[in-house]
Amino acid sequence: MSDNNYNFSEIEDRWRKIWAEKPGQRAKDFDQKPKHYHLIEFPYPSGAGLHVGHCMGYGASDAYCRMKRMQGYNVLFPIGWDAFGLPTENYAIKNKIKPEKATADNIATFERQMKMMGYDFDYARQVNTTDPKYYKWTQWIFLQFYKHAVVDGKLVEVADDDKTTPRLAFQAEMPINWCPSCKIGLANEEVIAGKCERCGTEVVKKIQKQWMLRITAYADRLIKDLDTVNYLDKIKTAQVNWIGKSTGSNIVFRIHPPAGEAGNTDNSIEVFTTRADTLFGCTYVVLAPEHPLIQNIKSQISNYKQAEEYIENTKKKSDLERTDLAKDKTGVKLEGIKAINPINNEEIDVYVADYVLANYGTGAVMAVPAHDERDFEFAKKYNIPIKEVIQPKNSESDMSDKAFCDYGIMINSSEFNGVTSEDGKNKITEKLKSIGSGDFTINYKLRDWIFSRQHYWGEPIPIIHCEKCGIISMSEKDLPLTLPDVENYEPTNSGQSPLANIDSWVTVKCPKCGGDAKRETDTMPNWAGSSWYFLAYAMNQDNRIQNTDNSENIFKDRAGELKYWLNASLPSRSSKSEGGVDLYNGGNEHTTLHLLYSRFWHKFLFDLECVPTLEPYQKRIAHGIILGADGRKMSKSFGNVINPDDIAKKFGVDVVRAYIMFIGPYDQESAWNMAGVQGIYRFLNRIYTGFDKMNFSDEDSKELLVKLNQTIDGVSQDMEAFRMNTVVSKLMELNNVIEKQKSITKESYKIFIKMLSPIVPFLASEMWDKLDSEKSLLEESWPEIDKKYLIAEKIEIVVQVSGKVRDHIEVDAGISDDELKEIALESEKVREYIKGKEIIKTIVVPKKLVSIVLKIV
Ligand code: ANZ
Ligand code: ZN
Repeated sequence: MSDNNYNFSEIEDRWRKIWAEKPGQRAKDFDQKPKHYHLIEFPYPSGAGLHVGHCMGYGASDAYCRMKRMQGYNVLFPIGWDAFGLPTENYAIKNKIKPEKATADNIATFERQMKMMGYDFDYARQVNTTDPKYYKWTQWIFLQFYKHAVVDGKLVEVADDDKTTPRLAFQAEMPINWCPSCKIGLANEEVIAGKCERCGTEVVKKIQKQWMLRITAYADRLIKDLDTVNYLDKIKTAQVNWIGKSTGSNIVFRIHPPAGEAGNTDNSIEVFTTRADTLFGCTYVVLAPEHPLIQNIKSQISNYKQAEEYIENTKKKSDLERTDLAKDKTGVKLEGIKAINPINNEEIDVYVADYVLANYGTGAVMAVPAHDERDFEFAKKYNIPIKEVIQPKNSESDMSDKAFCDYGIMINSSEFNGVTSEDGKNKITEKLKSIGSGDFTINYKLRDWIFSRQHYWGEPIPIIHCEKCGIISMSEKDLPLTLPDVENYEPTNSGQSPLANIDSWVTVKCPKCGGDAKRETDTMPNWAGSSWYFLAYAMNQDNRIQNTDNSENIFKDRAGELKYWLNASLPSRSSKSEGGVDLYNGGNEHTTLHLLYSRFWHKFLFDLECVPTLEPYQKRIAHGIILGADGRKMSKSFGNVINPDDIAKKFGVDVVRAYIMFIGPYDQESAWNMAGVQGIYRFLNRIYTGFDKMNFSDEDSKELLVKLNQTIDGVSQDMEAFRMNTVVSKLMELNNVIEKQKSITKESYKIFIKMLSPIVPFLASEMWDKLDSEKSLLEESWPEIDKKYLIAEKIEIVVQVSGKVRDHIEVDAGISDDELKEIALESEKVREYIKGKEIIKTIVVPKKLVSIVLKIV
């Protein structure tokens, strides 16, 4: 592109050099200015480098922070590296290089690319989750989880030899999702439609001892405290649904013959229900195939062979397949077994069926075919009685051939007849409680968090297993427990991590008894380091994370910094402490897991008095993704990947920055469009060539001043709301007006440059320098509106009556549709035509037309 005088590469090189030597304002702990802590999700430094999706997040946040600095804020806009994880490990295995080396190389590439793009991060505060100086504290937090429990809603310390109190970090035999290809246990959220999120292989179940974090102990607070934050509604809803709180009852059915007769003591089935009011309509009970009771009573099940075959078959199905409403329900009746309904002592049949899941509620349900769709379908298929016990409140009970699932009035329920479902749930449960057959309970869809990975490239879990003493936690003084140097990163086939093969690292003496012991060889998931990184940035002025060797508690040492940056509004830790990162921007895909995990860690740290706020983030927004030009997700296999480097080389960094802001509504998906890129290139080129020929004088036209002040107003508001696409279009409109001027004052032109600078900092700095070489643009303040020019713009609207134009009216450009309608109907000319007639409808085409349709008589 040499057919013009916008030599972007020369301009960019020049400014990159200047900024490297003399960067703009940096975040400063305890500064008196108002502060803005702006967090953008830190990247996983993969070998592929920066992609356009990154630029969507960084570009908008960078623009926003540039504006905030100009508005006088002490802005903290840090970046770092979320660098543990499988891709790096796999890359290291394949290319026979060390993961540390691969990570360091990738980080260097990322940082270079970010600086190339002009992202003005607080690079000096960067943190790296794989740095032992950093993960020392990730491990420290893990130890605190291990050493604490939540009892009666309070955080308590758990003694080393206490084996009963439920610790927040604990080991459990879990049927885990196992990817046979990656040889790794996956969290539920890493299983997408039954397949491994990373490699797409079918996931199978495997029983393995795993470290778990008891996130369920915080489930209620994770819902309740959403009231104190300002997230997009869809993000709040996603969190609430993911936690999936369900209030109901546990009900106990004795079974016959009692299992105790065969030498077992377990002689009942406990079910979880949200509809205790339907208990009189329960005509059978269902056990999940994995339910342990089946094994206990198998000698009394006369058709056990048949049941066993069914149970074996279930193992091949995913939870999703099992619960799919459209799928045919299957099951086997357990012959010889009866359950007794505690409310009326009726004997009913017991089935095993895979539509009941083992890991939700109690793994057993009371089936009420008249009022539950799944049970209805099952009962029809197996000829089980269907007994109606709930009648619709306001219509006659319709005998239609489906379950009535709503709330209603209880019938066929003895003394409870006439009671509403709402009351009935309580009354039935109270009654059961009084006879020892049930109680109120709450269930969550949220599962405890599987925190073990059988891989090398993660934080080692700082635990020792002693033959005599059992599980022993390492002393905080001995942290970090660093990863050993190894030659081979392949996971072992047994499913253990590669660390298990390194005897010299694994074999240790027990810190308690001095006897033979072994280190834990599982490592943490890559969600660990990202659960507290925003705290690390706040504490990392002058690289302090590198210097905590003698610190017992970094959070206590840096309490002042945390309070400053998290904006803790209350001096004491009271029940409600607001504050947190001012704004957190990131991908839509992280609105459940990462957000939930880090909120959980933060609440735990709050309970430990390590952080001053209940919530980590005051405000969360999310950006959409950029699709390929073909409208599909960018992917190597589709050949539609856009590399920001290539575009920058051809059109300049400012074009990439401005185009990505202009591509579409910020929180939605948009497809890449090369014509759009060229359009932005022409726009910047026109600005620059126009600037070169600009006639500066000491007077502005009124037209210009009005447009200029409207633009200051609009751009400031749009930036604040992350409407980045309309920021760009407003700047385009202003440029059109500037181009029409015979002359313009330098002052006005400088305001235009200031508004351009967050989006296209290179071009803006170059033009600024030509007008004012005294003071750097980075030291300038954001333009103020001169209100006297903010008179409303007028537009002309056409009014039609029954398809014919009857009037033209002039209105404010910002008018709402309803106001417009009203004014049109009041127009005298219009009133003449509609007098005495009936209006069928009034159609408004915003900013253009009002069309009134009359009834034809
Ligand atoms: C009896 C009943 C009658 C039910 C009725 C519903 C309607 P949520 O809201 O999702 O918590 N259920 C309980 N445990 C289950 C399991 N492990 N697998 C499959 N289904 C299970 O759903 C709670 C309802 O889901 C419970 O209430 C139970 O069916 C079923 F007219 O109990 B209900
Ligand atoms: Zn020991």
